Amino acid sequence: MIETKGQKFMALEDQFGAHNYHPLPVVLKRGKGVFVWDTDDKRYFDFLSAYSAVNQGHCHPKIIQALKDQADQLTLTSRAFYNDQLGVYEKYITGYFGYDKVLPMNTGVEAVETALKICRKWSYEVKGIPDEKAVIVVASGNFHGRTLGVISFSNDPDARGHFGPYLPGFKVVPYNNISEITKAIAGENVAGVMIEPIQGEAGVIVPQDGYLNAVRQACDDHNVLFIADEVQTGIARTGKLLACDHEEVRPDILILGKALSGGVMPVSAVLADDEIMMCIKPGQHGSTFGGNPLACVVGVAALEVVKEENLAEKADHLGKIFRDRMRKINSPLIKTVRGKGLLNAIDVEPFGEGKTAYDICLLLMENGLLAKQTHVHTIRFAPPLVITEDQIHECADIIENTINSVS
Ligand code: IF1
Repeated sequence: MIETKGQKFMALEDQFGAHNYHPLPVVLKRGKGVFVWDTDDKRYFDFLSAYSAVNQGHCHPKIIQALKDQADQLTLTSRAFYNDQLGVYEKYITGYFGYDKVLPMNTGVEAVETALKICRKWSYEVKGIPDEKAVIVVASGNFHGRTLGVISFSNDPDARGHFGPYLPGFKVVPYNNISEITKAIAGENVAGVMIEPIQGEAGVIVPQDGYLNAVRQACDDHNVLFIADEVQTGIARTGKLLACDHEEVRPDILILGKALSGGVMPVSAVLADDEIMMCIKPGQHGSTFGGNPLACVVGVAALEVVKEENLAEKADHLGKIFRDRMRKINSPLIKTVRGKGLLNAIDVEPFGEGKTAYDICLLLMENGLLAKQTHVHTIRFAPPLVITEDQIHECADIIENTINSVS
């Protein structure tokens, strides 16, 4: 059998790479805007956006130019010294989101771990919880990353299984259940509550209106920190700058990642006001690459693009059109359509001999659209926010035709 170029690359990954993923059988080599191309030059609409890291579109010219201009100037100093980009970035991002301070990190989970550490420290040094007794409330179905600390409060067997012993100090409550989470927040020694404003990996679970407000109110009533993990839902993805903005709720600690760099390199951040952030003293937290000059210029450019191109408004408008199109697909395969902005998902009924959402994704791939299933029966649709209305309809046609081809 003639080996295609793509198969050569898949074989290399199979032989020399850890098998910690099961990718769709497509090998990508180029990306621009909403499109990616494989090694046979076939073009696809990217409806995953690297799990919402490419909100600004692949290789956005402004972000790439910022990267290029800085790359041969100064890429990394470590925080042992100052550099001429970090303070400029810190002023920009804290003004952009309305917080006193930012602690710059790299990956989303590093920012999550940083937020949890800050919350615990605040609870001992400001709230006065007895040392090592802090409890942080989290929601079942959560996905906050893959470190040992974070998977300690996951209830996904794949994410958590056989990685013990686990980090104590977390209470897991059902998501989108106001009485359960407010009761937990009122509990003894509670330092904080961390939730995704919309649960991404769980399958784009949008909580009831008022949920975020109820969490915010309970936190105010019991002097508990509200930590919002907006790594996936932030940066305009859900039709507002932050998903918390839909309820005009201000988290005490805001976690950002992914599209904070437009998918160009790992850039994450934790934002909080002084009473909280100043609990961290020199030498108590850090990172080799956190706040590097390259990340700073890329972060500024990525955030400027969001405003200059009105990406939140676009996501809101186009998301409504997309969900309307999905709901109009007349197929027994589609069980539910849900989402906010351009973070959407459909649940599909098993079809044929036990075929699932993964099989639909294979067919979508053949039809020129890349999407990924989550938890067997759900397909997440999250294109770059630079997609046009015409392209939304073109992609809805592809999805509709693909679904109807198996109905
Ligand atoms: C994988 C999932 C999405 C996140 C939220 C923190 C992080 C993530 C809400 C950690 C990361 C990524 C991780 C990636 C696939 C993707 C993912 F399927 F794993 F769950 F998006 F839903 N908070 N999500 O979604 O950020 O450390 O990865 O930069 O691990 O397979 P990270």
